[in-house]
Order: sequence, then C-alpha cells, then structure tokens
Amino acid sequence: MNKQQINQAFEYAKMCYSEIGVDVENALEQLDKLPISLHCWQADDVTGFEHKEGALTGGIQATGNYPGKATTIEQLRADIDKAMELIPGDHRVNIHAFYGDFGGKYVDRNEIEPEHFQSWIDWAKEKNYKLDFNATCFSHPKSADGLTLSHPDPEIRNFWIDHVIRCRKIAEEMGRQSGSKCMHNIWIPDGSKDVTVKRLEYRANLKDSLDKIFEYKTNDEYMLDCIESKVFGIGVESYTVGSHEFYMGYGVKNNIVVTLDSGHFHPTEIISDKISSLLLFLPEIMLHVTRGVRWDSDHVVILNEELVAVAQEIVRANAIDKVHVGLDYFDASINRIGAYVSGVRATQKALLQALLEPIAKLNEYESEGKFFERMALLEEAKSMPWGAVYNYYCAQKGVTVGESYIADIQQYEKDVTSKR
Ligand code: RNT
Ligand code: ZN
Repeated sequence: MNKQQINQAFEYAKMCYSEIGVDVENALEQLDKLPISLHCWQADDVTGFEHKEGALTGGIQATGNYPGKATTIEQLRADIDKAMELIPGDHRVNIHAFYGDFGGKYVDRNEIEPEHFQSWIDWAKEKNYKLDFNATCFSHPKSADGLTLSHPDPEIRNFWIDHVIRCRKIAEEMGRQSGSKCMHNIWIPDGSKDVTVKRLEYRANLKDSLDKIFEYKTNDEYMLDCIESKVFGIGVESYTVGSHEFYMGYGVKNNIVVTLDSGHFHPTEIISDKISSLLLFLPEIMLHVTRGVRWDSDHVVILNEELVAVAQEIVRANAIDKVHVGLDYFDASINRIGAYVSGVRATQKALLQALLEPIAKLNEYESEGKFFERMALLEEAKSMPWGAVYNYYCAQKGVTVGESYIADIQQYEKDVTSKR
C-alpha cells in the first residue's frame, strides 16, 4: 500500500464513520494518548539478569526454545527498541526487579537500590519511554517452598517485605525522574499443590506483610502500588494465598489499585466485566493483558473478542485515564520481538475499535429500550473500516503499515538475533 492508497482508504473510513456519528480524528487523538506498558520479560522468557542460568519458578512457565533470546541488558534493550520502532505512539516499559543492572555482581533481592536501575531510567529517558516496575518474589531460594510474603517463618516474610519496600522506593525514583507515575505491581506465587488446611493462616500472614509494606508511604504522584491476584499456577493447583477475593478486599479497604490479569481467573471467566465493578470502588485499575489457552499459558495477545470487550469496557466507562493497560505474556516458541509487536498492535486495534464505537447512538437505543437497534448497530460496527484508520495512524506516525512489519522482524532476526 502506498501513501495515497492509505489516505484514500482513510478518507473513505472517515466518511463511513461520520454517517454513524463518529469523529475519527478525535478517536485517533485519544488512541495516541493511550500508552501500553510493554513487559520486559517477553524478550528473555522471564529470566532476568541475576544469574546466568536462573530457573523460572513460582508456577509460571515460558515454553519453547526459539533461538535468539536476549541474554544481556544491551540485547534486551535493543529488542525492545526494535519492537517500539514497529509500534505507533509513545509507550511504557515494565521492568521486573531481577532485571537490574547489577554490573556482574550478585545483588540479593533485599539489597537492590535505585542505583541498580539508573541505567534503565537513563535509557528510558533517552528513548522517551515511561517506566513501570515489579517486585520479583519468585525464582529465588527464599521462595523455593512456594511461599514468600505469607510464609510462616517471620524471617522469610521479613526478607520479602524488605524486598518489596525497596522495589516501591525504586518505582518512586523511576516516576520522579521520568515525570510519569510508575505503576508498581506486586504479584507473589504463594500457594500450594495439594489440599491445604491452614488457608486462613497464610492469608493472615500476607495481610500482615502487606500492612508492613504499605507503612512506608510513597508519593502518589511518582508511583502507585498494584496488587495482582491469581486462581492457580503450575504446581500450585489447590490453593493460592493471594486470591481475587483477598486482594479485592485488601485493595478496596486500603485504597490500593487492583491488577486484573486476564489469565488469572477460571478458564471461562473474563476480566472485561470486572472493570465497571472495580471502578466504583477503586480510583484506578491496572490490567495485565494476556491470552490464556486452557490455563494461564501467557500466549501472545491477539485481537479476540475478549480483548475488544476489555477495550470497550474501558472506553464505555469513560475510564481511559483510570485503567492502566500493561501486557503480560511470554511465548518462547516464536520470534520474541514479533510477539511484542503483534501483541501491542492487537491491543491498539481493540482500543481503536472501542474508540470508534457509535457510543452516543448506542446509549440512546439502550435508554429507549430499542434493543434490536442496539444489537444491529453493534453488529454493523464490527465490520466498519477501522483497519484503514489504524493503517493511517501507523503511516502518520512513520511506522510500518499492515503486515509489512513481518519483513522488519525477519530482517532483525537475520541481522541481530540469529547471531546470538
Ligand atoms: C504471574 C503473574 C505476574 C507475572 C510477572 C512476570 O502469573 O501474571 O504478573 O507474569 O510478574
Ligand atoms: Zn500478570
């Protein structure tokens, strides 16, 4: 497609949308202000930079051994830069604590400091990315028996409390230096494989640990904490300490943002319908958008019905400023940089479709009880030429249009990742 064809298709799309009362330029302006947080861990299968051969634990698993994964900070940053080049708009990078720049030394989780993340902050500043952060409470000897913040041993609990407080300070520093609020996510793997008797005790321990963690007050302008629940993990099938009810209760009571990960509920349970409930009780929400296939398999996000529903719920609830969209998947079986680009583009397409909805008319039909009309207009909206609008947006931002980014990924593989 050349520029003229892209523009012609866009003009046609604009006309179609204006007929149903939708302002395309306005939708694009909004899309452009919507950052997506790119998780650093897709580039290296959640390995991090603490050890050379650190095993991934905590009930999560990256499957596949596609060649060329990033094994150094430089490689990982180069891969993210490449992905960002193929994504229109300004976005965020979500870093895990065990990706620190430790200069070849082993720095334990209860020793990390903002200085270990200064090179990330500098890189982000140079590239105009904003940063998000995560405590890392897995892949560590002190999480080996499956418990961290809920551990019966107060010494182990204190170790993790210390780690998370340090992470909150690092997140605060990231937000302060980058001039954009850093979302700090807390997810712990705690749970057990088999029938568990002392469910209440571990949850009471977790509650107590969180209370201690949040005793340290951070500046809300620089960072916000989020707490992420889960239903089960591999080897942690019978009991998860940090369940949805646990964190929803804790979050609502203490005004802490809740993270909804789309892979963390029962296989047919969806997060789209949870957004409008949580928004009534919490000022903001964090999303981990992923694609579970039969379990929390963290497949690459694609443009499926639930992704569109999530985007629609955000837009219909007028909550663009309140819902933080982050991605969370790690597919090691395909080109990892391609996985980033496809996932972000799919998420943007879902958001764009939602922004292009004839919402005024739909609201009107619904208020008037015209339910056939509502259904029919929703059906028509599905086949409106939103693809032409997305292509135009890419072209406008100087980013490869349509499937031609496949060739860019192949080229980068040939020139860079295949040589690792
Ligand atoms: C695990 C959670 C968590 C992790 C990252 C690496 O099931 O989804 O968010 O994916 O912290
Ligand atoms: Zn997650």
